[in-house]
Amino acid sequence: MIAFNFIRFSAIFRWTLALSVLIIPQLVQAQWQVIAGAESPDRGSQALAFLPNELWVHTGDSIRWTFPTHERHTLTLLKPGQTRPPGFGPIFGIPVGCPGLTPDGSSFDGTACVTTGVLLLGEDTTATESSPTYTVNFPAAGNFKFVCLVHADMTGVVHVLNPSQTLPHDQDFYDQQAQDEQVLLLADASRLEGRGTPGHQDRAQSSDVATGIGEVVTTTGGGSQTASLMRFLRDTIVVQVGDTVEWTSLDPSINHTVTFGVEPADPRPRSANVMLTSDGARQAVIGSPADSVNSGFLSPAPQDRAGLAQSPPGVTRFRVTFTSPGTFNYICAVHDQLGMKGTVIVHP
Ligand SMILES: [Cu+2]
Repeated sequence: MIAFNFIRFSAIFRWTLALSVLIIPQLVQAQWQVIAGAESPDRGSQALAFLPNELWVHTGDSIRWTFPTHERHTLTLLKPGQTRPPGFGPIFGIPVGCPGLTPDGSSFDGTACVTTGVLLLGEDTTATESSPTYTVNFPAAGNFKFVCLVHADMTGVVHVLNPSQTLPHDQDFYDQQAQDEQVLLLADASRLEGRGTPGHQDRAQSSDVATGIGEVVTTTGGGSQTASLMRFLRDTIVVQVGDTVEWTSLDPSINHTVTFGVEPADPRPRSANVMLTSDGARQAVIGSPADSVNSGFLSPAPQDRAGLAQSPPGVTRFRVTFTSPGTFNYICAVHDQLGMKGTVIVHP
């Protein structure tokens, strides 16, 4: 009786063992971690980047994206060939999605798009424990691009392999890579400040204000990452009545505004008191600190690519002539939550 039971038990055990060898590789579905964006403590330097932005996973695995910055991002997987939608729809700040938003935990196999809404830290939140997260499962093999709909040059690629194939890297590798890239991008962003204020000593008479500066970093395979300094590089400028101040955006990828007075609900269009100039810039006259003037988006020309219609030149310059003395505070209506603010002091 005892021997019989033992034989039965060991047979069952062997079968269970054999079955688990077949089943366990399907059950061990890894969850990978990617960070969407990084920032300096003062929020001025932004890494607009997926960290890392190229990874290899198995079918059935999932990736969890974490959003630890005060700058807005999305994680979006468009269908191959799908036209990239704009970040925001008719109402500024409200994403149209791809179209629509998909819930946390969605699956992506290339047949239907998946996207978060706009994810960021709350205004007064600094604890990274409160960072929003979003997880996507990848049930099918393939090579898929992922993008941020808010930042054109923030892209990545995931290679989804069959479980029989060996993955080249583990999470520790990606964590180290993410850390290295974050350090480099944030250092790039703060270093760019020097390029935005060339010869600032001998240009004390100058009334030019660099409006953000950045660079797109191309990482082969994964696509693009962007380092941006979200600052007016001379945040206080002193001029005289009758002078004209010129703001110039030096960021190749990011939209900024120069906004005096009441912040409009939609900062994208210029306010009615802003005129176009013959050289493709915009201009306005301000006669009182109570005036409200919005430049509208100062935007670089989009990146060029074969197969697309010729894009218009960017609008990167905004000029304001001050006709009365006073202190005139202004913001970038897109990045004021990052501290992008400035002051013009006009002396009689
Ligand atoms: Cu801005």
